[in-house]
Amino acid sequence: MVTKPVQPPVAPPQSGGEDSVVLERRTQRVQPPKMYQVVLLNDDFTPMEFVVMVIQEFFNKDRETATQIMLKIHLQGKGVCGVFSRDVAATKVELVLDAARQAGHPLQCVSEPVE
Ligand code: TYC
Repeated sequence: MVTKPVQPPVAPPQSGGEDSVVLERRTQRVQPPKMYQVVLLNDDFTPMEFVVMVIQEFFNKDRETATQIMLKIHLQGKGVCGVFSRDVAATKVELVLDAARQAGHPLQCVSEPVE
């Protein structure tokens, strides 16, 4: 009986030659988008009822929550009405300022990045 000679295992192609490329493994983490809070500021002239209406209408709060936020602003000087992406926050600010201007109230509204 003729037996085939056992072949040595074929070595895998080795890297590290002149034209080899080293790929670095890096963990890429996607950062969550920066968020912006829309803040109403207190003043001495805008009627409380108007502020409650604005918070209900533009920030989708029920009357009780809107009243609590308004009172916080009245007592502490400012209060957060909601947190949004940058574009949505900027739009909310514009809508609130437009509504206040149209009604003749000096209500101020700003957006600021959340820490
Ligand atoms: N301070 C106002 C008043 O006494 C009420 C008020 C509340 C105004 C909140 C603005 O963002 C505001 N009529």
